[in-house]
Amino acid sequence: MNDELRYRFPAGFRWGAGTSAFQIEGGVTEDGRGPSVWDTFAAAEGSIHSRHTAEVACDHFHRYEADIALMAEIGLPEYRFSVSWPRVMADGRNPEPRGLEFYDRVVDALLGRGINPSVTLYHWDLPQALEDEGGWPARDTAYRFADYAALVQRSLGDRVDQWTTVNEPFCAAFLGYGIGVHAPGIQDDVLALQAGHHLMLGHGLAMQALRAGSRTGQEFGLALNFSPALADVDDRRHAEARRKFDGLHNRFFLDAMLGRGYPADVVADTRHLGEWTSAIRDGDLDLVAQPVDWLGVNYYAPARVLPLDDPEAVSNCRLPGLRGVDVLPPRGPLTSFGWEQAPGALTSLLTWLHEYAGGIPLAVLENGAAFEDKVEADGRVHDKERERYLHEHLHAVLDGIRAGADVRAYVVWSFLDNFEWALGYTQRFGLVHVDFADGLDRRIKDSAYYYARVIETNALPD
Ligand code: PNW
Repeated sequence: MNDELRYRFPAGFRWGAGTSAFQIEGGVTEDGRGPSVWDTFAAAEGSIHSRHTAEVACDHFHRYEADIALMAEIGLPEYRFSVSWPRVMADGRNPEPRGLEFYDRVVDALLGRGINPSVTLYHWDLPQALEDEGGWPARDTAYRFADYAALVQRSLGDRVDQWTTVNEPFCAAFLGYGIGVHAPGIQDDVLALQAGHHLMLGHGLAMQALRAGSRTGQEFGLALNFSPALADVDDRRHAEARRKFDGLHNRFFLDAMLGRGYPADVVADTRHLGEWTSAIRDGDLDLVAQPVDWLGVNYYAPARVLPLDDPEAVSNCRLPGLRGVDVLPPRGPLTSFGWEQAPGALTSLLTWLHEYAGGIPLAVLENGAAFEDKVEADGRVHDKERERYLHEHLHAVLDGIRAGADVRAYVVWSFLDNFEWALGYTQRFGLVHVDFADGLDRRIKDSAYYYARVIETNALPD
């Protein structure tokens, strides 16, 4: 077998890179956009590193044409971006035609360059008006989300094939309403668990709305973030610690999506926090379990867990239901985010999902790493660490495919360096460098040229 063919991906494998609206757009008051929970959160003292805000971000709102030209230069076949709910419905309820027109132009510009648009409906920028009415802990938000999904389907559905309802309900619920490090910055485990259910209800209702207005060729799914739990010792106590972490992090939303309800062990682990399951009404679990065309898999890093001597002891990890379990510091090599680089865990994740979810098609919708990239004297960004990270993780995906997992797509996070939520502009995930200190100039990094070669050959270089 020649070397080019040795590491070949299946024919028709979909390659892309992603962003999200709040992280790149800026233009937060333009063309009738309303505030989102992230605008409010970022304006509050102490929430974001160095008080960075996303008022301008990458200014993609004004520079989308040049950005799409860069995508074409890299040869990107697919671009995953999110629609900002408060841009197309300022108050979360009433359509804003100027906002819809922006995404119309983005989609047309992508198609004009032969790039396949992949739309995420919810990447965390809830309209502030809906937060004021209770946010995701309030059931009504799920219904408003379905109306919004229907609006975007009516507006872009004639041209967009790939749709993600919700990106990472785990982060929206537990980081936003539980730990409070993400918007809206609330710390209440019961509200967080109820928010989690309503995000899944919103996903299910949105799936129905999207399917009702769909045409052939469209595919719909949900993107979940996974963090495999590792332990140093292979005994019963460590297995129990892994079970707890895994339950909340990897099975909670997945089981519900698969029609198995919320996992009984997680319900038991979280019962002492309060009666959050009262939010689950008759029929909800069927709504949540709408069939998806693929499962979006977002993977960055595994977690290392340690059982505590006292099974009731408070965890150093503030997620709900983790009594008696500590999360250990990640072990090198690390990314600048402090996340462990563990490509092997991606292979085991993909093979586990294949087994656990009955052969469901998988789409890796986020994978990537932040490093301290520098523009060198030659004017380029020689981000060898990211190139290696991507190379190793693509090998891991290929290993997963060879072990039988039905992986259909791989999307790098991220196309551009951007506003990395609570860490502001301190973490660069991009294939394209953005000069936040001076003019927001874009520069294609070496890792993007590496990725371009992978895309072109549909294979990994040796
Ligand atoms: C994802 N975790 O966030 C998001 O989808 C992106 O918007 C973000 O920029 C990217 O990953 C990098 O952070 C995550 O705690 C945040 O497991 C936290 C976790 C996972 C994903």
